Order: sequence, then C-alpha cells, then structure tokens
Amino acid sequence: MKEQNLRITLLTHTHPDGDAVGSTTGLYHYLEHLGHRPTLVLPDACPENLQHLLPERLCIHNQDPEQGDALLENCDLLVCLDFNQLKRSGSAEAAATRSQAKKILVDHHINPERTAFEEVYSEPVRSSTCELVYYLLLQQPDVNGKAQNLPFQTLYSLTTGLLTDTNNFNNSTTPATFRMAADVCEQGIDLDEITGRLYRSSRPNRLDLMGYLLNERRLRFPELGAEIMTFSLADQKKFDYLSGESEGFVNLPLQTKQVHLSGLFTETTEGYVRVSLRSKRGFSANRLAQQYFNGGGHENAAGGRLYLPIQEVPAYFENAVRAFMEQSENRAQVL
Ligand SMILES: [Mn+2]
Repeated sequence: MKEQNLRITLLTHTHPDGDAVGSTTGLYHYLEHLGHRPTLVLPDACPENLQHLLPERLCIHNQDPEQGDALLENCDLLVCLDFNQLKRSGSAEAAATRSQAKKILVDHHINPERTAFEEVYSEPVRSSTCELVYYLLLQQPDVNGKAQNLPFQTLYSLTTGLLTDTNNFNNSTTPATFRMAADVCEQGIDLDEITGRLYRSSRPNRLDLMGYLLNERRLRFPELGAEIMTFSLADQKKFDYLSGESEGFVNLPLQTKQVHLSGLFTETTEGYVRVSLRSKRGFSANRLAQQYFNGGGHENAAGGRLYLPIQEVPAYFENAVRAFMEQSENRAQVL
C-alpha cells in the first residue's frame, strides 16, 4: 500500500480541552503536510474558544455515531492522543476497541492502558500531550530537529495545549516546555493572539457564572484545607451554560493560602456528576481521584465521576477526603 493511501483517524478524550484539540489538530496538519488525509474524531463537541482550531475532516462522535464508528473501524492507523485508557473516549470507546487498525497512543497521563495499543508513547513528565507531540515530530527525519520544518498550523495548534495544560506556564513545566515556547515564538507564533482567543473572548455568562458559583455554591472544609463548588443542571440552565464555560474555575479556591485541595462537581444529563480536582504540591489529587472518585489524572490535576445525586456530593467529598488523609502517606506530605 502506498503510504499516502493510509487511512488515518485521530481520536482524543471526551470534553476535549486545549491539549486534546491542540495535539490532535497539530498532528493532523503535520500528516496533511506529508500528503495524508487524516480525519479527527472528537467524542463530543469542544468549547467555543477552541473551535477555531478544528480541521476540515472532522466528526463529532456523539452527534454522528455511525460515521464516527466507521472512521474508527475502517482505518489503517488509529492515533489516540491525550488520554490513557480507551474508556476515556466516551461513546467512541466501543468502535475504537473493536477497530482492527494499528493503534498508537501518544499521551502524558500516568498508567497508560498498554495492552490496548500496538505502540505507546507515554511521557508523564511532559507538561502536555502537545509538548510530547512537538518533540516526537522534531525527531522525524524530514523535520530534522528544526521547528521551521513543521507547518505553521501544527505549531499554532501545539502551542494551545502547551498554554492550557500548564495553566499559562504556572505548573507542570520543565526546561523543555520553555524551549518549545521559545522555538514556536521564533517561528512567528504570537502567544498574545492565542491567549486572547483562549482567555479573553468569553461570553459575559462566564463571569456571571464564576461569581455565582464562588458566592453561592462554594463549600468550605477548613479542617481539611479543602473547598468545593457544586454545579447543578438547574444552575447550568439558569446561566445558559455551554460546555467548557467553567474551564479553570476549579483552580480559583487554590488562590487562598489555606486551601490545598479544590473540587468542582458538575451534574450531567448522563446520570453522573463530573469530578474535577486540583491540589497544591504535596497533596495527590491523582490518588484521591483514583481511590474515591472513579478517576485519576496527574498528581495535582485529576478528574473522575460520581454516581450520586449532586446534593449528596458535599457529604461524600468530606468523608472521602477525611478517610484519604487518615492514610499516613497522604497526611504526611500535606503538613
Ligand atoms: Mn493533557
């Protein structure tokens, strides 16, 4: 088979964020530059502030499951980016699992599901999947270690995830993160333009909602050094909430010196509560999410799901964190 005829499908996780959309579209444009015609499958729609990155050949799986399944099953190469287990691809999971395509994982979360893939590029030390993709692409013979040999669109997309997953270079950075940032700036990437699209183009609803959740829906657990916000479907309706509009809210309580763990609990129409946890260094949001919230992620940024009515979440959270802190290895590091 001529290489150019390879059918390539790119897939990422549900509720695609800047790193998910950035890494998949960054690779998409590189593959296109090589003469391939890849297709991107998103499990569900991405927030408005990332839509400018979306490419021509795109399928939103939960809006068109038939086409999505066909793209996942009838391809030669299935590249999965920014998630570590096929179940994180939501409605795309079944077809991705069935697919006989060669499956490649490119990701920076810990504990990748290695048995599900033929090739695994897993580097948890990377700030973002975008950073990992950047350094993998630099190693390609045609790129030869030079950012100038990568398409501008690839650099543009990859910069998005570099910014969002590091919370604008606030966490998870290494010298390689800043080297990449310097490289892309040298190639004409305008960070101010990208951050403007990401962070300075929200609807007024976002600020209204932020104020409301902080003032009306925030619960404090001072003994535990923790705060949470709960976001019910009724509140979502009240603020005409669009998916992704609460991005970053979970970080807000960590601005307080006394708070080292923060949680945002978002009720969904699918019968579960989406859990988002953030912690300061020394408290493992990842272990907490694994043990009590059916999830996991990174050391200080993790997610999960709770199958509880939203009203029961605060009591569950309090008990879970208390039990978690009673485990000596968790308590020791916080204090
Ligand atoms: Mn990521």
